[in-house]
Amino acid sequence: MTAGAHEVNFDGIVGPTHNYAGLSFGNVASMANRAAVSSPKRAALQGLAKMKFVASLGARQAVLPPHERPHLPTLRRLGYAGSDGDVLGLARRTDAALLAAVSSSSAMWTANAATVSASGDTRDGRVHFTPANLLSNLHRSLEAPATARVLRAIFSDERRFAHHDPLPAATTFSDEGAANHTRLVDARGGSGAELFTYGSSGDDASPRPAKYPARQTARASRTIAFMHRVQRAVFVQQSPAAIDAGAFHNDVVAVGHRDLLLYHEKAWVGAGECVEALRQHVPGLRALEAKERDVPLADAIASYLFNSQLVTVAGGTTAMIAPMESHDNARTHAFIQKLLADGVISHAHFVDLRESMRNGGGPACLRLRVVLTEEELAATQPGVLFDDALHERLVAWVERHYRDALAAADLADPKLLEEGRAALDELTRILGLGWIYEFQK
Ligand code: SUG
Repeated sequence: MTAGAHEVNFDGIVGPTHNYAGLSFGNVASMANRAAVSSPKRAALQGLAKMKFVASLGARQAVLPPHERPHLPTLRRLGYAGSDGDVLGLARRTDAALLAAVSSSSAMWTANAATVSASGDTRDGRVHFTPANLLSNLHRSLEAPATARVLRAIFSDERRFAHHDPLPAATTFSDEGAANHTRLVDARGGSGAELFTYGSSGDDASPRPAKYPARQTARASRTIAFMHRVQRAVFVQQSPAAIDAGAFHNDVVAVGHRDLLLYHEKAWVGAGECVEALRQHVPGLRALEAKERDVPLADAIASYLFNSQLVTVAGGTTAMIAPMESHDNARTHAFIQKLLADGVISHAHFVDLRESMRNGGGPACLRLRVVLTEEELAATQPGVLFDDALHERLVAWVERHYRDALAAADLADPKLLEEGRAALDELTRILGLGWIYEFQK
């Protein structure tokens, strides 16, 4: 890591419309839980508890706000007219799938919000941001404009922060953000190497998944590395077999932090060359491959073992924050115990994120990592930085505004829209973000 730089975890706050609509083809949890009743309140509180816990370990923590949902501007743009209640009612009757898409709280998975390159990695010494176009799924493709506004509001100093527009909305540029991007750097600090993973190369001759979509293209990854002026970039293809088994993002089968890289044997095409290339840039890299015979891919995906967060704790050791599901699975639990016994990690903590997990979002999906120097941190909008006081305020805010239960039929309820707007309006004041939502204009 650049001397004096900190990895800050920007977690997405779960939105008031968190629900299970089965929107993500290829995300097995999302598909399996379609039409289940969700609890937005429980989901949001689980997320806040995770943030508080990570912060208590000494890691830097911050938040990103939910987006406005249901997104009325999208429905109106598509021809739905009348009062907000009319628009919602008509959408429900004529195209319930569209209503579900514009109602998703999916912006909570901020690992997909953007790709971020640390200033220590870029040629102009600025932190670079590109919001992900997320065009593989309609519900997620609606996120980029609000994400861009939020990131510009938080990182407004142009001398330190460079904001790029999302990549063009064509399948050749399909981009899912930081879930397919990992920064590795020597434990002593310094300049890092950025690992970009993609699911399809765009080259007809190369292997591709047969069942499920590849959500990131090589062209998107290479273009972002180019735009961000990344000095040391490495590219690797996700294995089609992993995508077809349900690893729709790389962070379901691999995780890296500083000089530690954990990945599944079946994660990539050509893992050996990839690790060699990384080692050229990060000589002290500790790369550890989980073998299929120890951790079958199916167990890794079902338990979200690799969707753990690795964070540096006091004393400079690495703690793992893993989903409860990886504790409950005997194979993945044994793997974690071995990491502890071998001193690869110093602590393993298991967190309950079941509400998010049922949509395929584990601990790592819920956070966007931004590596910031002290000066860059000082130039960051302070209202989003997390501490016990903000935690308390946000818990009270959730308790006041969020529903205990939500089913598909509730998405057309105009009261849900009003409740959400009241909540978000208050949140922008809590976080000091100014006007970021269309309804606030
Ligand atoms: O994009 N699920 C998200 C989960 C994202 C997980 N992120 C990372 N792996 N980084 C997705 O598939 C499901 C919504 C629903 O079905 O209601 C959803 O969007």
